[in-house]
Amino acid sequence: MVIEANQLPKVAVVMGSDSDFPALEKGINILNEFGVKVEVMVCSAHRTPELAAEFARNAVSNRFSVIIAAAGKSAHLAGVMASLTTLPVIGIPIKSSFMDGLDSLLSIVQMPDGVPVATVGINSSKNAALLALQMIGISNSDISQKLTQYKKDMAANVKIMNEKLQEKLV
Ligand code: RP5
Repeated sequence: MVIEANQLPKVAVVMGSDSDFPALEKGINILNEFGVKVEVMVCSAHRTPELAAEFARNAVSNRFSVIIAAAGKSAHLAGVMASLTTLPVIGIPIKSSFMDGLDSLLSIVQMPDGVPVATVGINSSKNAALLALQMIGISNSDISQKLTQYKKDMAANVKIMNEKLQEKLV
């Protein structure tokens, strides 16, 4: 069966600044490898609040399944997204220059009751992507099967790592 491009699950990756992009590339690559559609955009909660709000308000009608929102410093983008949509929002705290990303982490993770943001580790775009895929995989068997294979490959790699380490230790 051929799946039309407009039927593929769609993930949004929004970031507060283009300076966040290098930290997000790994995650974007994973999403692409799994064959979901990815839309990437700079959209700041502070510098372009109207754009951020419009994006979040229209995310359901624009057929997104999950929003991944990355920001650094006083990182409000994920929270703003979550306040304006019923879609799951995954926040990525970006490592900032003064507090190594702890400021971003706390800004994203400490959401008030009623407005959850699933927060991953600092700069952990790979985990954000995998979590988004796991959410999609609940109702998409193709993605769920690919995730099963991903875990098998990961386990096989760890086995190889261990074998190599054991060789070095003898
Ligand atoms: C945040 O401020 C961005 O997400 C970025 O992590 C940080 C710094 O932005 P730039 O000054 O590099 O544009 O809004």
